[in-house]
Amino acid sequence: MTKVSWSRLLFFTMLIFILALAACGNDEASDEEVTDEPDVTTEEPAEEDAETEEPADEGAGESTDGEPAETEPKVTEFEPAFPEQTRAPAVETETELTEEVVVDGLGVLWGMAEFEPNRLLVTQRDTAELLIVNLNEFAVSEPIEGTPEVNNSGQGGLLDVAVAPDFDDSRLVFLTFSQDVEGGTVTAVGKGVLSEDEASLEDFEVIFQATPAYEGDLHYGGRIIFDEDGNLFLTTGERSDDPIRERAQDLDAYLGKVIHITQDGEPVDTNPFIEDEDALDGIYSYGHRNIQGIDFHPETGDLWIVEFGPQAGDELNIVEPGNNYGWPIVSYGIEYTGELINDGISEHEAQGFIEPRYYWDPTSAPSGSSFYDNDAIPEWENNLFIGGLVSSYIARVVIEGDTIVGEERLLTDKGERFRDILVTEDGALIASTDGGSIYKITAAGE
Ligand SMILES: [Ca+2]
Repeated sequence: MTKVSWSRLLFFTMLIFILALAACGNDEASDEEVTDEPDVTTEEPAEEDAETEEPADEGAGESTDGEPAETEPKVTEFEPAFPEQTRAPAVETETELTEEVVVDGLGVLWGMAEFEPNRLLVTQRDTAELLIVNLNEFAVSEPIEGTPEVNNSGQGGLLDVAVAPDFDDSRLVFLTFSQDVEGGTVTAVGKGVLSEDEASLEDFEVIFQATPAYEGDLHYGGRIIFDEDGNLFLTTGERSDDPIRERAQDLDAYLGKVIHITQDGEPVDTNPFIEDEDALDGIYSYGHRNIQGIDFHPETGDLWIVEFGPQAGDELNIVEPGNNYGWPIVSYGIEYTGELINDGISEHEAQGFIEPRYYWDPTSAPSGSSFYDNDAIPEWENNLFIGGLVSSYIARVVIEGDTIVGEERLLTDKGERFRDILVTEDGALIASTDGGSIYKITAAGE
């Protein structure tokens, strides 16, 4: 053989190899999307599969010329209600960033709260451990005693953590978790006092249960956040299965809702259905599927939630009191079996529901979220950061008013399922993962 034909042979051999790799990666990715959502406890396959997606994700981040951040084909036939509702143009952070792994190997780190500067309370979902992570010393504490019994099967376990706005005085810590009760399990909220030596949570008591109970281990929702009056917003899920999921539309069930309660678990007296005798007083909004992220926009004060969709159709919504967000009557996604949901109606507004401000197709499997309310990285101010599970990236979403104008995907090369996001007082972006790591992202040189 001549030199030329050797190089041609080499070229075609490599081409076949690359094509085979690409085909393999696609298969695994779609398997993952089918299998992941009903049971996110299958960590290892998901992480392995996520690594095969690296090349595509890296390519996506470099385009800033109006091309969307999403480069994969859609899985549905649906059209958005308005052009900015999906596939926002790719944007790219110009600030040089430093990424550090603060801790690793800790299991599914579901929730985080900064209770002192650079010190986080962190929940471990499956072991139900509450830990203290020191972001400066890269250290983790022994588990804090006094945390509640949880049901940790499926997507259940110890979920979110938040500290009271007056924590410095009250030392009150709020936890959400899946709780065994008569008739099944519920999403529960409880509170306890962190002891001065930080070794235990004292006088822990359950203040709220998102009834009715259901025999299942999926879609607990479980995010909590305080509003400026010191009351709590709690998100729930609709428990996934058909027909229980239809309870998302019912005002006599706390499933598939945003719930607004006091620190004692009582309905806030300005809630929209207080006067409605047939409705539960704690309900703030309804028609949700499985809300995994919640935060207030730092400038507008709008309450943005991240809603885990079916196959595709993950949503960003602005929550307003009394509104109905349409699940499971309308969706921009389809069943994981490929079947249409309710004959395939995607338009929300035309059916009398609230349109999502944004949705992902294919699925992004969005989890915990946080606005960047700091000037340490000025170009990130008021952007929303969302952890991605199946997608194994952190989405950075640029918002103007109530419109999404750009999207970037960060940490695409880690092969991690990003579970929760937090912005510290110092302006570090913190991300926890199902692999048990905590990443700290800062401007280089800080
Ligand atoms: Ca919806």
